[in-house]
Amino acid sequence: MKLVVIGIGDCGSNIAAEFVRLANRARAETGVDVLVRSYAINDDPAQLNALRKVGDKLITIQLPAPAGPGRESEAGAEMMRANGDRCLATMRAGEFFETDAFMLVASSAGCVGSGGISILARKFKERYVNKPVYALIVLPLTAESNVPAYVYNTALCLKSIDKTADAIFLFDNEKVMSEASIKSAASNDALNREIVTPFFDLLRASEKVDPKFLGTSNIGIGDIVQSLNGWTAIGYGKAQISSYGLSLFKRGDHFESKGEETVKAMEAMSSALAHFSIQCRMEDARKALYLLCVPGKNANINMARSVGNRMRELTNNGEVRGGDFYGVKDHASVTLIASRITYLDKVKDYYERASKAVEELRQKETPQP
Ligand SMILES: Nc1nc2c(ncn2[C@@H]2O[C@H](COP(=O)(O)OP(=O)(O)O)[C@@H](O)[C@H]2O)c(=O)[nH]1
Ligand SMILES: [Mg+2]
Repeated sequence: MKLVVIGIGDCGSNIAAEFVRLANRARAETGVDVLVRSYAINDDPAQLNALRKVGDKLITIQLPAPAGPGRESEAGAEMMRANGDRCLATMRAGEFFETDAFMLVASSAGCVGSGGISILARKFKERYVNKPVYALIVLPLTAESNVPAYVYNTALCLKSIDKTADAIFLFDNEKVMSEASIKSAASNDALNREIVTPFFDLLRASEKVDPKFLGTSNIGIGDIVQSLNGWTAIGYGKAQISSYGLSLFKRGDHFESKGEETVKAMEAMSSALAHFSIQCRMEDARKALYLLCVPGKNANINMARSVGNRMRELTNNGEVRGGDFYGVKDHASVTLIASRITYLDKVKDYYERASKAVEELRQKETPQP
């Protein structure tokens, strides 16, 4: 699947740049293009400047500095109302014909991205009616989630993007940070790597790959598009395969290698279930997608089937699609998508806290007698 990624605000722009790195990896490892172009839209020239080092797959679009002092979601929306058409005019629309979907990215807590994303998403929906418009939203850290402006911005951002985008991938920054900090000091770059990595296998496996990578049932772009709707969580899990297991595998020693492969596939699946981008219950997902990646041609058909069956159980017979892919060398990995999620604690919580946050913001604005 080929994306055009559009990051708005600081967080969105950083993630748009990270998608370029992901795409470079996909080209190097699998020989496919999963990114048509990334755009970073922000009002901070220094940040945009710093991002240019990722190369010409990223185009930066500078917004004028905001007119008023307000750094709330509405100010961001206003900025995009005033500049959205100019942003679109800057983009290379000629490349959009080879694009399978647009992915707009922002944090919900800030201003530029939080307010701007839904305004821009609507413009894309109106202009490119037959292409899906997806959103990727990063929710605030726990330490930030008591700041009234962050709560208010998040609620506003979620309410409006829910009405606009075809599907919304939600990432809980706190969860992402705890994952990233296990591996290294959790910088923004580390967080953003955690955020884009789950898309790696999915995007490349759905492209026209070398036949040696093809699994027993391939996942197509149509499968992805049909699986995505409304609130969406993505999870990715990996299990290293021992060199002993791999050598058995190469010898085609079916009986034993099957054993280790299947165990590893299930281990990767458990890890994916434990690492969803936002806390959710599979039974609340009406749609789901899985992708199993294992090395080599000898993997057995039952492995993908087991993952699929487990997904159907977990979703109470939800609409499940999936497939497998052999483009990995030394591990098994499972990518899971839970989509059309009917209930999310986090979303409900932000909606409920929004009115209190408005109250607190007003009190701050009005000087007390
Ligand atoms: N994961 C991640 N979160 C970020 C990044 N930059 C900022 N954030 C988060 O985004 C929120 C602030 O929004 P920001 O993107 O700076 O606002 P904007 O520039 O006005 O759109 C806070 O919750 C930050 O924790 C980033 O590069 N990665
Ligand atoms: Mg900013």
